[in-house]
Amino acid sequence: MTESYTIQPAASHFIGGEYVEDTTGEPIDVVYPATGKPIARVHAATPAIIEKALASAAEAQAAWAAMTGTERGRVLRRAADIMRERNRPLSVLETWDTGKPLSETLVADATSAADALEYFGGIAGSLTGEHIPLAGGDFVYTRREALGVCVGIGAWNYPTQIAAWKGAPALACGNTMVFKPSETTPLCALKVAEILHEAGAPAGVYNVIQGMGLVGRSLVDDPRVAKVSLTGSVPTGRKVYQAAAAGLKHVTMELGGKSPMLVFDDADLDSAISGAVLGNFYSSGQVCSNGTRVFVQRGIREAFVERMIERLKTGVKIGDPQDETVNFGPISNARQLDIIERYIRKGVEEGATLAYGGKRIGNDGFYLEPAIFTDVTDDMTIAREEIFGPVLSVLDFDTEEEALRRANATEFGLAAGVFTKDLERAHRVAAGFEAGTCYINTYNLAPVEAPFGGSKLSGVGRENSKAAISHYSEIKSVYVAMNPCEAPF
Ligand code: TXE
Repeated sequence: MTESYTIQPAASHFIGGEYVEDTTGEPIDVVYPATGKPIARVHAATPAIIEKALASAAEAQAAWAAMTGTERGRVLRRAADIMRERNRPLSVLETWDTGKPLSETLVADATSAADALEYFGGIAGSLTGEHIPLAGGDFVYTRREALGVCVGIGAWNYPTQIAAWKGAPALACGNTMVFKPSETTPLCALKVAEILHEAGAPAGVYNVIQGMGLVGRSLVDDPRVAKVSLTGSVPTGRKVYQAAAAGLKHVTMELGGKSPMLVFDDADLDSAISGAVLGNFYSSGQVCSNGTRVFVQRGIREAFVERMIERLKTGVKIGDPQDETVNFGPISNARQLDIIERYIRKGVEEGATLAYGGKRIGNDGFYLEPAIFTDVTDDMTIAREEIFGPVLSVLDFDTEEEALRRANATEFGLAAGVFTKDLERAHRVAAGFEAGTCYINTYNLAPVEAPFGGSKLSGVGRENSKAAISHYSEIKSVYVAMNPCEAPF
């Protein structure tokens, strides 16, 4: 039983079932967000490493697809069991990688990755085609086939989860994968690869290489790659989608958002406050689906703001993320901290009221107080742009029609939430949201059984649930004639 992992990985990359190093690649320092100090170093993939990973994945794919779904599923389920056994060392590593509190990573990261491996391992054996009878005894049967070599590209907020949310459905369908984590959180995906190999995945089925956008771009451009799944910002999504289009490749885009959360007068106030905490301050606010535009009906606006501030004052414990009593960690990297602080200054400049928090804490590490803005209007920058940090904006509204219109007045469409006791209104508003993932009287749940993803600029395709299968496989129709073939001449 692995009690703990060393932070410094055995090597930068995991290719063909083993750790591989190439120190001629650009060095990438892994900086611990709680101290701002480097704790490990990896090297960006060189062209030789990129080639080795793609060749390994291409080489392994046919035999992996030739296994039965049940055999592939067995490997994924075994990997899920190993991840659960090693949840603590995997969670500690996730905290080193991202700065997220251990109290959070113990329940939200490796567990979510294991759920995906278990879920897709369970359905792998059922990914079959169908029999379609035609006139005269002819028939069609369909075959659900793998796409080939898939590329996964990750963001820095959930490195373990993203590596598994992309790898599990890809492998279940008989594809192989080359996964590139974000350059700011390179450690965790290597463990996913290591555990999949330990669980019986043949060499080359799941590979991890490091690097910046350029390495990602090289993977997307390679003619051996059939599909790209990206988790990242909208600007990056546009670039990756465009590059994939050159080869008409399948894409899944899990991008950014500026999601609304509507709180009606009749809502259970403490429940709505909890929803707003989950949708703005979990993972220090670095969650794409966050409900950062909190529309509060005028009748309870004062009570909501007062109770929200009270909840942060009494409930938040900021500190060393390795301390399990801490529930609010640093921002994941210096660049993101700077971006968030610029948005907070912009909010004040444009006339919003900084009702709580928003100040840096100390100079060691990237700590920032959670922030609440009130008197926010729809035209303000902090109400229109994704901040990707712990900044909640309260906007006032009067009627349901007005709230829904304003909620949808964005080019994003990732998630949306509504708090009300009125059942008809809840479902009416959920139906009216222009978003891929909606919540009624809760927020930011992401069970593997349910599709997750965005509409409009927030993404293409869905991760998790049976919906993911159609993004990692394609259907071949085979027409079978049971009668002589006839033609008009
Ligand atoms: O994204 P970036 P970050 C979004 C979140 C925020 C962003 C933060 O909303 O906008 O991700 O993560 C690689 N070709 N989501 O800063 O910078 C890059 O190396 C190929 C949404 O990491 O866009 C990194 O690995 N690859 C999400 C990855 O793209 C390229 C949940 C993302 O980088 C590339 C979490 C290129 N040209 C965060 N340029 C959701 N919707 O689920 C960069 N990369």
